[in-house]
Amino acid sequence: MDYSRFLSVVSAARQPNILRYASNVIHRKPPVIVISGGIPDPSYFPFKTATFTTEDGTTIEIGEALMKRALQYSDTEGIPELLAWLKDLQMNLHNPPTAMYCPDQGQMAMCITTGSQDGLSKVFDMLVNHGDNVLLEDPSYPMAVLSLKALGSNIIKVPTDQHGVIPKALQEILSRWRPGDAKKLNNNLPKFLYVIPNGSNPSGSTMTTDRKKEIYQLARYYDFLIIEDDPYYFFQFEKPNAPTFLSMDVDGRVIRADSFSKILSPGLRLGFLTGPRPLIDRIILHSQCSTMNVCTLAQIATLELFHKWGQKGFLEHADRTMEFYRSRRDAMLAAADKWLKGLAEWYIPKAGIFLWIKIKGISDTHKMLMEDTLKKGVSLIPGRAFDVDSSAPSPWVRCSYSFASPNQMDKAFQILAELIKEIVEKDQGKLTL
Ligand code: 09M
Repeated sequence: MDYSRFLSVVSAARQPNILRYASNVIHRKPPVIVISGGIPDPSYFPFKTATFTTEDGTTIEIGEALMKRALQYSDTEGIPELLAWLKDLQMNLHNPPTAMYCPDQGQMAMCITTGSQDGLSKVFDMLVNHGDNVLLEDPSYPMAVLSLKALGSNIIKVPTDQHGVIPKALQEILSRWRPGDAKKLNNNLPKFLYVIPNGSNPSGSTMTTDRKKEIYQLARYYDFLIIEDDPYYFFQFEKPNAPTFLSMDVDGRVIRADSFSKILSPGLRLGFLTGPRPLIDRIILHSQCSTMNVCTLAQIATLELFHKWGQKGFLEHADRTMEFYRSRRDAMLAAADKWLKGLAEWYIPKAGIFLWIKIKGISDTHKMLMEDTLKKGVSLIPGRAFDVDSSAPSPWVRCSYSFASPNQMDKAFQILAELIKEIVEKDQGKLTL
């Protein structure tokens, strides 16, 4: 693949930062005398040791030597042992065809990011010039929409249903172009499709394997990249987990964003990108000039946890967590059935943490949710927040079953139902006047 046409002007201009080399040499074996880097002496770091206790009472000790490392600058792409652990995980879960390729062929590479959001915003920055066309699921995650708007891209909305992007609709959009256009100047072919394949945010949709295959073929035919943002991968309620775009990526055109926020905890701010070497290298150059490295303490603590767990233990933890969210989903569905039947429509999410509800008889949920339900003590997000045009009326509501207890969900939907009835009755009253 020739990646040059995908790079933004900003990304193409990024140069390596020689100072990062100085912090990368401090752990070299045999050791070298480092008088090259602006690196602090760890003997004056205030924290000396730490002990973390896990849910089963096991303790993870960070002794003095490891603590010095945990509090020091570290490699921009992530500490090597954690990267190696994550690479094993990706190989086991996705077995990407690109793992066997040469670097310039788009060989699979990885870097750790400060949550997946940091990775995604750097991916967008790497790819988007003002005026570039990009493809986005409609509705989509507001952070993606806002970042892409701020970069001046022209967002083309791709229709979705409960199974994610509709390939026929995508094909229709793409039929404006011809295969081979990518090689022509000013073709303005969309550079990428951004998708949340499992338990999409906000719609809770999960893409079927057949659709993924069709979409990957379209990406090959027209030559665009696929950004697979998959923070809810481990929360698939139907087993086995579906094959990912990364697992189908014979060309090196998929950039996958993973997140530990939902499966470990968001405060650790740990995510990771997997994609073709030439593109991951541009992200690392960006990080050299921004975050420099992802919090070393968070990486060391997580690595120690992974060493205790092993990959098997991690996957068991992921399954236990998934089961918890499945029961929360079922509790929310029960509350919806009890209170919202006849007032709203929804489908059963097969993954993730979101239930996407369409209210009947209300053309825009914005005022109701931002003022009325909030006054009654319930917080919900109106559908417009997930539209490229955030002022467009939307009858949708995003509900999350990740945080509230089943009793709270029941109460929330009772309040929502009462408000819907009030508003609809008032509107009908106005019509009959
Ligand atoms: N709401 C997310 N989504 C969210 C949300 C959030 C505070 C976060 C998709 O933690 P990271 O950086 O790994 O996750 C970012 C991310 C990326 N992609 C599809 C996501 O859903 C996190 C945080 C308050 C509200 C929040 O509502 O949806």
